[in-house]
Amino acid sequence: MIENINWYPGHMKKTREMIQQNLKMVDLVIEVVDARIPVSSRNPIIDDIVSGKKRIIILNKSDLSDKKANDAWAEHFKKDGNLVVTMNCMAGGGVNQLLKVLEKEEAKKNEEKAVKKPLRMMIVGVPNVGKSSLINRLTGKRSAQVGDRPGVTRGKQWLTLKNGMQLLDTPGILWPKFEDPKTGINLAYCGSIKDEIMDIATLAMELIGVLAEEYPDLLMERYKLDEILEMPLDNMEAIALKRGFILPGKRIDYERCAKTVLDEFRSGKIGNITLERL
Ligand SMILES: Nc1nc2c(ncn2[C@@H]2O[C@H](COP(=O)(O)OP(=O)(O)O)[C@@H](O)[C@H]2O)c(=O)[nH]1
Ligand SMILES: [Mg+2]
Repeated sequence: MIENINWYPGHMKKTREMIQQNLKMVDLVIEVVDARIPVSSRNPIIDDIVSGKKRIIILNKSDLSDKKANDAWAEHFKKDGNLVVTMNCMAGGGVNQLLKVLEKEEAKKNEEKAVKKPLRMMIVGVPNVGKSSLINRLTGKRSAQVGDRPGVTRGKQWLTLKNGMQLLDTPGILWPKFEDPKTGINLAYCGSIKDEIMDIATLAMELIGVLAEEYPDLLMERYKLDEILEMPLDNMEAIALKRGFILPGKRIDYERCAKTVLDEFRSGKIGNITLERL
């Protein structure tokens, strides 16, 4: 579900302070990003906010993204010193791999300690990347809740995983990069911005333009196109004709075509696609 948050400077400042407060209580931060748009689905000042903590970047929704691009992005983020795990939090893909990484981190934390302590962590990310899905994957639906602990702000809850590790129950919800118009469009393609605020015919036409450029074979295959035409609008009309999206008076039903293409992109029916490449 899409969280509708009106971000204004005061709200950003509060969020940032809250996350920084929570950071003091955790060993590591799990940052969730959408593998289809690994730039647009990240907060612009995340490095600044999380600085000094070990971070695991989750390339989520990998069931929808391009496998080769996942690997390239994973390498890229590792270069910055992050751990990276590719996941599909909807179906549970990558959970075991993540748990293994977490266990290693826990072992490191407890090295040469007389008393072993559980790893403590929090999840952060912009809306709709799959933070809640990840929490549910890690804890199971009926996760045990640990009550307040000394030194923990009242009201904060720790979820205990099966392996004893502790996860803050509320993720840090960050804002996306508003300044870059490409970010908004990429988030809209992926369904992270309400369609009502966009002209969906234009949005879909632009997406068709990107796909015609980057994934022509997938686009042709899905919509049985004979060729890729130069203008995105021409490709959109070809798709509408193939699918029979015609209104009375033989007019093209752009709206229906747009909804269909956006739906089919978002659900992965067109194929595994990454919109932002290195
Ligand atoms: N296809 C796919 N969908 C996912 C995945 N993870 C989450 N979703 C979907 O993405 C939407 C947002 O997920 P949610 O966990 O609420 O994101 P949050 O806003 O970051 O908490 C929901 O419709 C989820 O079902 C994934 O790995 N693959
Ligand atoms: Mg959520």
